Amino acid sequence: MSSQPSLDFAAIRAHLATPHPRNNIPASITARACAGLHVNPLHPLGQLKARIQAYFERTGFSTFDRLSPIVTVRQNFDSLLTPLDHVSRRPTDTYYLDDDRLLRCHMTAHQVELIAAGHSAFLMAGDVFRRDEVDATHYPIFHQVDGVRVWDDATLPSVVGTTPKAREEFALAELKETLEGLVQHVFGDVKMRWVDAFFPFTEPSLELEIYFGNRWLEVLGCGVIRPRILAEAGRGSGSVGWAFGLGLERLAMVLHEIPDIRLFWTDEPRFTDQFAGAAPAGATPPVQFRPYSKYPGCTKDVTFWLPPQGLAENDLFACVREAAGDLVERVELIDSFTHPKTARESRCYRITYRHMNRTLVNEEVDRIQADVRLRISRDIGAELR
Ligand code: FA5
Ligand code: MG
Repeated sequence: MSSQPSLDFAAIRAHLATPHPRNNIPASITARACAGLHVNPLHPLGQLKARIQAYFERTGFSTFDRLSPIVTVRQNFDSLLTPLDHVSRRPTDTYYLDDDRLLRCHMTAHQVELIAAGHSAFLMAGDVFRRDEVDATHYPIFHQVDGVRVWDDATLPSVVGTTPKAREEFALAELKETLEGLVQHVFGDVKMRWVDAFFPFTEPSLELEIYFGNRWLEVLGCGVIRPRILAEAGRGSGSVGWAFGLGLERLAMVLHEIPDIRLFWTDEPRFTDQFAGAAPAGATPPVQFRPYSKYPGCTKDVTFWLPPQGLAENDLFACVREAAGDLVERVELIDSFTHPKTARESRCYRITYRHMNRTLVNEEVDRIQADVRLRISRDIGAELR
């Protein structure tokens, strides 16, 4: 049930591909934007999102899951009080279309406009985009579900005092109770703990970690919405609210023991068939993913002198992703040294290639590695060794 307008994929993709000096969106991202994994009931991300939605909708939340991923600098950063010099604003970290528009790097980008439109209890789900490292838990597109709850004088329980402190404490307690209930709803009995955190748009801010597979894992960030944000969204001075944001892939990997984030993008039936039969709002207990055989990987090293202006590692990772697509599993720095006379820095990165569904052939890896080297020298200006 949805009154949301559906997304115009063709128009969005055309916008993403429009040339502009600041456009740093590669074809691989344009091709996968708006893939809709989180609204597909046969996909583990769609199933997990439905499970989260079911938990919140019984207390009257509505869901926005078809918001365009193209947002303004104001939506993604300014409206959320992100400092002007914050790293996340840089083109090394974020995909820009032009001076003013970018691919959202978190679902929080839609928070202020939806509060301003009068919504007080809602979820926002969708794909988010970040230039980032390359390994089993990082992918340049992933999915988030954000939630927001706002009260004002008319909706706050009367036992909560009128002081800002009392209202903040009420919101914080309600937030923790709600999210502990969510984790219980998704995972059943699991150990969890709250950790202090920082976000420009919430105060106090917290992260929730759960104990799973012998370690503590961060699953979401949250906090009490800063009063200035509510004021700018047109809410009265007595209002108070909370917000959270969680990563669907990270939760799904834990829930189903899915070992590699690339699997969410495969159409290999040995992956998809394991989830296609699950109940609409997620099976109880969750599907236990049975990994199919891991095909042999292959590593190649690349060594180069850094260009005079230095290197943003995300630019290197982008070169590898563009040349290798989903055949790259991991890129790691294995060695670096500075030449004693010239003071130039040399780095060696190890690239692990592996196909999820078959064995790689030598010649195809050699071809990709040659393309990686070409891009490093052409796009980064590094001198290959
Ligand atoms: C945020 O994105 C904040 N917008 C969350 C938030 C919302 C805080 C509202 C307060 C109020 P962060 O960058 O930590 O925060 O990401 C939130 C979650 O997304 C993480 O807990 C994690 O589950 C997931 N996540 C973050 N980066 C990645 C990544 N590269 N790959 C997969 N999941 C990720
Ligand atoms: Mg974090």
